[in-house]
Amino acid sequence: MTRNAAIESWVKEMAAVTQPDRIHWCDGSQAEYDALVQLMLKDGTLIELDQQKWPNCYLHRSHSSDVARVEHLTFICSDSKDDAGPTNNWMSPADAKAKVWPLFSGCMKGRTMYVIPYLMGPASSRLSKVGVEITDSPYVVANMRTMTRMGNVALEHLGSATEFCKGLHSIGELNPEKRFICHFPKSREIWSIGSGYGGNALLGKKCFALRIASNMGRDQEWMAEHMLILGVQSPQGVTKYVAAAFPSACGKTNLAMLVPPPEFKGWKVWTVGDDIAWLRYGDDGQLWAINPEAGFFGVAPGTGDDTNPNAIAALRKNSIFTNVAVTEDRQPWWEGFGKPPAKATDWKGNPWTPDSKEKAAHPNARFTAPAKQCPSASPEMENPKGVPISAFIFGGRRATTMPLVFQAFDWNHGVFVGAGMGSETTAAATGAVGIVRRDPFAMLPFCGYNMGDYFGHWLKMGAKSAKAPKVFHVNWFRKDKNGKFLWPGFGQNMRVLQWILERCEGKGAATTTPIGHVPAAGAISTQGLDISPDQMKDLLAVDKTEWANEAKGIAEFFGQFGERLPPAMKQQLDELNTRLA
Ligand code: GTP
Ligand code: SPV
Ligand code: MN
Repeated sequence: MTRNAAIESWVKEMAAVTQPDRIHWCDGSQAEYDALVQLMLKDGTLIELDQQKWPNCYLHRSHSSDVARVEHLTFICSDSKDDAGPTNNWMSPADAKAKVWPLFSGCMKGRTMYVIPYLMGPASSRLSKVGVEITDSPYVVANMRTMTRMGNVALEHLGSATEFCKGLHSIGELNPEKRFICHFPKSREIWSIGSGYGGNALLGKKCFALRIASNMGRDQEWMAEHMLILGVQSPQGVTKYVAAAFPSACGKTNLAMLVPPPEFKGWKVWTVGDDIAWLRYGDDGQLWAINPEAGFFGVAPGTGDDTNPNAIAALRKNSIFTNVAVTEDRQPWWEGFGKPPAKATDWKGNPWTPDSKEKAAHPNARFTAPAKQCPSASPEMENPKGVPISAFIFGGRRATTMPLVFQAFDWNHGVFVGAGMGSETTAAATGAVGIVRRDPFAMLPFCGYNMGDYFGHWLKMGAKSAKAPKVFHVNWFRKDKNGKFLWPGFGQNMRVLQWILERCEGKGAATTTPIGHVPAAGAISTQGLDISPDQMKDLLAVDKTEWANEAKGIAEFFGQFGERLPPAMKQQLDELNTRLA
């Protein structure tokens, strides 16, 4: 294996603190993966699924207190509190050193330290970046192998350079009282202890690719976003790409893998990424995006052949299932995946039947699957150039207020729409579910610096090019008076994508409202759908009373940024209120 002196000396330093029995340098090979799986089957970390029907698939049950991201235990450790901003938890580097660092002392005694060099992004892309994660969890290693490009490819990308994201992780005692996820933007470092769960422990994902990378993007004029990337190919064979930011568990994976309905003959959607996008302008003035990840860490519940057949095809082999249920014949199962089995073992290991009060799978149960196994995987996924983005789409889970789709008037208004985003909370993070909270750009838990400055960065990125993407907002989750979703969603979202792409070409009929351009009656095709014109009207309605309330919520949210709120954002809010009056 290629060696890198900076990595070696850092590993030595960390080993002196954590005192592992052994150090294993991961090469990312199949043989290494297989050996780790054997080890985890033996100690019960993994449970074997039916290998005939589910080749190379395993179940992992996490600790029942360790099933989601812990936003209240996630910290930005910038020198000043102001640089973390009002929406992040802040811990001073000195406090982190005093409070969190001692937890690592001797934490790997009796354990193996795994050193994972990994590359975020395609090999040889100027957008790709190297990270190294040190961990004592073989489950983390196995997941990182699927989610990143692991081993020599990363070391070769780094060469003799010294700049890589340092991530130290230990499951520690899996004790919520001793659980911390700390980010050091200046030194590009992460310390994570006490959790083995996805976003807390797979440090390449939210910790590096969003919290640390958003800092790098601000400094180096690029963007790190919580966005899916997809391509829409027309029957004429032309493919246009869009990137969409929805909060956790609000439909990115599903939209990224959309299967167009039968009415869309000859149309095809290609998946480039389902969770994270890194974007940078090319010399042509277009914004190009890569997916830094190599796998999907997707929400299992609600994922079925009827809603997302591409995800189901992707996860049928070489996948790890976390906190799903398992049937007596060792098939994985979760709510939404076909018929409930007569009998199963739930995610906690308890007997379960369809009459049980508890859910079989945890609402945030996840699958880890290689991206290239997805039937809709874009051939451009490995392109070091990335793909050019025509439109940004923001969205959230909103029972009221937000129409099915609208277009922002211009870039700055689009930034305001992103900054004012709200969504009902989900099981992806611990805490109450179903409460509307502001989640600007779907980045509330992931922006690694002051969110006011982040809005400023977005404004600046738009001003850089006349070819900046057009901006839209969607809502698949609007409900009728009886609490039923008004829109069928999933594959039918293709109808909305089509209008968005038409608008990007200066076509697509629209009505101008105080909040933006909304599709004109009939501009979104409902052919083949069981939706009345009245229902469409409800879906597209802009209610001034609801919006006055929305504007109030945004104003309140903006208020906490004080001087750090760019004046253009205040101006956009004033203009919205004027248009609503
Ligand atoms: P993270 O991986 O947490 O970032 O989430 P994500 O944004 O990728 O969410 P995902 O696509 O996994 O969707 C989460 C939940 O939303 C699932 O239970 C889906 O079934 C549901 N969902 C996704 N798209 C739609 C839609 O168009 N309509 C409705 N009603 N539900 C949807
Ligand atoms: C999310 O919560 O937005 C996820 C899952 O994509 S995690 O990796 O845990 O962040
Ligand atoms: Mn996510």
